[in-house]
Amino acid sequence: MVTTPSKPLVDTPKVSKVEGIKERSHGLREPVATELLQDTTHFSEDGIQILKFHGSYQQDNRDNRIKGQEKDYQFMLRTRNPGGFIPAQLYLTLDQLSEEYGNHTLRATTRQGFQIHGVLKQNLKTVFAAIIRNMGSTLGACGDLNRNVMAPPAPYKNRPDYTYAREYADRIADLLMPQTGAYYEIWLDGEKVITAEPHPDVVAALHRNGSGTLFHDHEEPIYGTYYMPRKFKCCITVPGDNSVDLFSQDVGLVVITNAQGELEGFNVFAGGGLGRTHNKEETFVRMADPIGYVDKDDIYDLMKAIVATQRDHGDRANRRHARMKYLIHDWGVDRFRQTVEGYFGKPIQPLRPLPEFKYLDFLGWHEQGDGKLFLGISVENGRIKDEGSFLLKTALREITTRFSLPMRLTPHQNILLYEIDPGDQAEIQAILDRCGVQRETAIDPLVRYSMACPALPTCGLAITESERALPGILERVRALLDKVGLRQEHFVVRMTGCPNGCARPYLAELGFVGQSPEAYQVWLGANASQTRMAEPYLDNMPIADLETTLEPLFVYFKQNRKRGKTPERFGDFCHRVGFEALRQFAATYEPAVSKGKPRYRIGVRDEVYTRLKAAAEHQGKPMTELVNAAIEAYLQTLE
Ligand code: SRM
Ligand code: SF4
Repeated sequence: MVTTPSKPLVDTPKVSKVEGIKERSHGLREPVATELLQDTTHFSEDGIQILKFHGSYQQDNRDNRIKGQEKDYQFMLRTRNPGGFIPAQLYLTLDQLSEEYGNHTLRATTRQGFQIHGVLKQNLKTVFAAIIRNMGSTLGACGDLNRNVMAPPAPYKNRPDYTYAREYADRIADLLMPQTGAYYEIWLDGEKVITAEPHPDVVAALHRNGSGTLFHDHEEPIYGTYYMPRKFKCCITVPGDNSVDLFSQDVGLVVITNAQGELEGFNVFAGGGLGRTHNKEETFVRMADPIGYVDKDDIYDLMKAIVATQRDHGDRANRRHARMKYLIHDWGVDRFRQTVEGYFGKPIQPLRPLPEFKYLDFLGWHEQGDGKLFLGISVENGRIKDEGSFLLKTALREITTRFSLPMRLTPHQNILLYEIDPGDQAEIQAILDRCGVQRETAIDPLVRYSMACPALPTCGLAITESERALPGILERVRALLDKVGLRQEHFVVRMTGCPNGCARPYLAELGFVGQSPEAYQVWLGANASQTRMAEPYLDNMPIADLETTLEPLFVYFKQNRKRGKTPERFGDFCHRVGFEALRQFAATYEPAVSKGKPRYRIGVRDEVYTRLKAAAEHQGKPMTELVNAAIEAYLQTLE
């Protein structure tokens, strides 16, 4: 049996400094509790690290950095809501908080959470307290512990497998939730607000030790003093549905039911992870491996066993090597499985057969299986905002206020509204139409299936633009596809502002990964169902070279793709022909000289040209596009 470690981990010479910060925090209390009361704009380094476990990151608006002046400090809060569930009351609270204390936007994340950006330190407690009092939580949304547990967002009521996935996402989240009282002590002055008690099986599992999975008599029976070596991510899905990007997770569970639709158990995958660091070969993207199958009654002990394996054997010295994927890589799957079985106390059974996985986004109107409807709304890069005549934030506020609908956030930064009475469908659609929110069929599929991480200006780790650049880049990709005669073509495009992989670009058919200012790595060859990893095709593509880089690839694809009933997709094509062939074709490619329309030249002053160039770079758009838009707008004023 394992009890609290007799020797503090921090005495071991090599552990990283974050391990010491966790130990000194007294169960995630300090120095956050003390520093919160101080009249300052920001926290100390120790405070920043502990605050993460509470679900908040200290950031600064990088657009406002001025040399020699204090940074424009602000905080991002992230919700932890398993399976993306957001009750109407919580949504309206978040909406209001973002208006009053944030930057007037909400951001649906790639792990089915919401983020509010731009909160000042003086308002942190108010914002935390409002979220907690309104059926929300941010505890464990960030930090070295289990993060938001993902599940397919589709709220089907007539598909038991989907119901189990949602239920068990909640239960696994409860099992791996930090038990410290710090959260309520700090943000609610000790008042404990509980929305729902954990399932009795979860409570029992939190007391049943198994073979050393728990620290008895510790405030944190599963995590102990030092929590996990690094973040830990789980998802649960149903056979065939890869809306959760199963293979990118530390642990992925797949619900297995019998012919009557009753739950039998779970297939278990482990060891996925996407974070890497440029020029550090020892960091890499890894797809999860199949581990085996366990019966339903064993799932809690199995999860505890996996957590204990990573908790006790994960690397606590080098944070770049601390995710569970490295442990599995270094040990091999067999040794990992054996160690898990040691904690689990019995053998893990062989994997049950599974059908092929597909990616599903659930956008548009659907029946949910009990006479009611659900509606999937596309949110470009997850950003819920009002801008010009596009009033998504207003629309969602109005719909949620009027109809009190719950929501499920999707792993692709979109929103599903559900429990919709069919009689309300027309009115809801009318609100969306009035607010300029496009139906999924009207959205360019390049946009619909794309994702970008926030990057600049809030993310401290961003090397390049991402969310702000992707719309312009997709316009350029669309123009290029049109030019080479691939008018209807689309594929999965994902972009991040650094190699950490927050928008999972390594599972995209075309992935852009911020490499150096204004330049991206290009990753190709993943498939549309995200079951195969992409590989790096180009290390450093200046964004100005987008067209010259992609045109030969698109032309080669057009000429050589497999045709037939389902024409070959771009990702599959790149994977099949291989990068050598792509590179060879690109090296000898001569763009066809346009015999089409004549192109006109117009002169501009140097100073105008410089400003135009800067604006085009900032927006990630071609200069001609900006010039045409400006001239068009001017000419209209003359009409
Ligand atoms: Fe992430 C760090 C945003 C999903 C891998 N991620 C960050 C931070 C907090 C930057 C920081 O540490 O200072 C970013 C905040 C930016 C901002 O301004 O909001 C950030 N990550 C996001 C979100 C919001 C991106 C999005 O477009 O939605 C996602 C929040 C999910 C959530 O609700 O919990 C988000 N991050 C991911 C994912 C995808 C996933 O989990 O499915 C990954 C890759 C999967 C993985 O973890 O292997 C991911 N984020 C990272 C990493 C690299 C971790 C690693 O193993 O090396 C970091 C950096 C770190 O942890 O040191 C990071
Ligand atoms: Fe920031 Fe990099 Fe994550 Fe983008 S991928 S949000 S730039 S950490």
